[in-house]
Amino acid sequence: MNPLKRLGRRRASVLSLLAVAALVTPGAATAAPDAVRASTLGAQAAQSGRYFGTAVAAGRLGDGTYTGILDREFNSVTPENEMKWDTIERSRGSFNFGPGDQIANRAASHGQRLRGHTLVWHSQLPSWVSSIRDANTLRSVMNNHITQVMNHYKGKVYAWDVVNEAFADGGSGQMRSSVFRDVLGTGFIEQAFRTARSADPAAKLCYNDYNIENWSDAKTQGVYRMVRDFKARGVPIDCVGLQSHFGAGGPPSSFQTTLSNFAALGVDVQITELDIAQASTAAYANTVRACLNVARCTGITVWGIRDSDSWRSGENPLLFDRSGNKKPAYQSTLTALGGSAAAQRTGAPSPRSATALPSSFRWSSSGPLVAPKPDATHRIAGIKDPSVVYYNGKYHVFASTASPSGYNLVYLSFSDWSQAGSATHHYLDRTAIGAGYRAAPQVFYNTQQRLWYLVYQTGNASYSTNPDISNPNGWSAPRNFYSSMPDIIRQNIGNGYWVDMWVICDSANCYLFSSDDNGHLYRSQTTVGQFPNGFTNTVIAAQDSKYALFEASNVYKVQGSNQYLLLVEAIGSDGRRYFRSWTSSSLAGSWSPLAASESNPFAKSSNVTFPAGTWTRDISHGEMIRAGYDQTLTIPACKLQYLYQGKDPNAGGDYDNLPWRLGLLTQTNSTC
Ligand code: G2I
Repeated sequence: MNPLKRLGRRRASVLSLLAVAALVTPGAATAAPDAVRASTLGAQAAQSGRYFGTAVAAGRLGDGTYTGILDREFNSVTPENEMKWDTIERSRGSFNFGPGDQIANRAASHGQRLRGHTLVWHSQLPSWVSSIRDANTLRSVMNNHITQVMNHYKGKVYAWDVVNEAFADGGSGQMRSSVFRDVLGTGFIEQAFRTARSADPAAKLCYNDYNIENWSDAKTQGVYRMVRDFKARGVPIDCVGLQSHFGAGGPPSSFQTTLSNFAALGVDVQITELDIAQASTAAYANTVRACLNVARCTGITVWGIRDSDSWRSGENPLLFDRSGNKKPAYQSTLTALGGSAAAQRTGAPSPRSATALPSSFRWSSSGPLVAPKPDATHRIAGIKDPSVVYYNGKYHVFASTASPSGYNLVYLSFSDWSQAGSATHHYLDRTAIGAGYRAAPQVFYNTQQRLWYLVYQTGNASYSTNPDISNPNGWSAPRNFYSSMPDIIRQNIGNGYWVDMWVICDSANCYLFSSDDNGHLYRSQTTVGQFPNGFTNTVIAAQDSKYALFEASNVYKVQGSNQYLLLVEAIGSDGRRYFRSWTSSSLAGSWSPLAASESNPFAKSSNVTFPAGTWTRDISHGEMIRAGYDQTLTIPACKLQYLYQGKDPNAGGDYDNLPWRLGLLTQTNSTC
């Protein structure tokens, strides 16, 4: 966004200000549109900030039915056997990462996250390890294995099962006998977690086990005591994986209690290997609901795709039958995740592959949902340039606050769009972000660094970080991405302004896009490992005439496809703001028009209906509701939603005093 006075200036009349006031009265806001209903497991889970994953076997990746379901439905994968000790280090010191890499690289190129399974386990352990009797030797063998494997997969594996199945079944509540326990003592688990933390400080470290789902079981209690002790003594542990290999009855009635009791210790919980004998619809739905009811239950993984892929194939425990058709439990799982029951029928082919966006769009708009909340020290005229993520059951919105005395940032959060108008506005000039010119925020979570980033403009391209998005006081002071404006921008900017910085990463690189209000979209890049430093190679990624490619660019990954979507705000022949769109198969590639003209816009007043009344003719700077919240900026392919800024069409006067409000577009011509 450009803070300075520009086009279409008109003196605001008393009458138009009154009209605006009426539009922003909370009671006048219309009911929010329905939440997006996604049609795949991964997309639906992502709407609550969770993942839905599956175990993958490298040997099946040549099977098109298998990979078709894998890429359509799942946004997380766990190698079923390929990262186990007997595959990776079959003989001492000789590492074979081939099969694991096959799965890891494929997941990265499909935008799926990866769980690492598993570093220390008594089973699938080569005999050269299980026959070691000397504690020093075994300790160094174990530490070396953990370090080598985690180093190799650094930046690729989001969470590791550091120790698997160390507790005994039955009533003892003690650790099982294994070479590790018998030679190193029960302290081997702590040792493994400490080594893992130093090897890859960014990975989440999990303890994973089965038969720990029923709260009163001695085994559950044994694991609980260990995690409680680790947390009390500062032994690094981030999550507990409950494998959840259930019998036909599904989860025990105490399952949710178990999840929340572990979570209350300060760890994430994950359902890591779900399968249920005979796959009853109710059993799957109950499992999913238990997870959704626990804020720190961050994801669910099923242990295989089709029944024929399962280690328990005789019990038909999975969500797809042997031919790859959806089973009834698929539907109950999707519905429990919050998905649409009508959109999917058992066994029916998917309505449409999620690989392509339509080439024209239609939208329905809400009324104004968020208006400025001035206070004694913030005399704000407009709320602008929203960035939004849905995380931990809440929308988190960052926006510019505009007034003739300057621009800064505001944060609000709410669980539902109907609550948006009543959310508290936290002014970020009171935090370390500080006063002065800050505008056009963009928020995302960096999964490698486990930090939230807020990117914004200050004249330079700046950012702050925060470990906790819900804490407005947690943001760091601004830092700049560049030491100064890159030469190529200086040479092309003319009389424009350097605005609207936008960061998006693929598995290898992060890109920083920006605009110059003079017809140029710029792109710089750095590696994922170097981010936020090292942005270089600034180029013109797209250009057109000044008003045709003005500002407010967004770039997204389209879920379940190899497509990226570019939106840029333009100024139409009527002087009103609208969006054009392009796609590309790579972030550094060239952009092909999708809905890119004034007559076939991505979003303009001409393809938006306003059931609650036409409160704006401008569809201006905003952001898509994403499928997740990380640095890949993944959006669903279906039923898009766009949070934008609009204003009373009759308002005029000083550009910095315009009454911008936030509204939400929901796509109405989605075919899936
Ligand atoms: O046993 C079910 C799971 C329990 N929790 C830990 C998981 O890692 C475990 O997975 C299973 C795999 O699904 C099986 O695929 O672990 C088994 C080994 O304990 C895996 O089975 C092995 C067979 O035992 C081998 O004979 C075979 O070569 O799978 C290998 C690859 O197909």
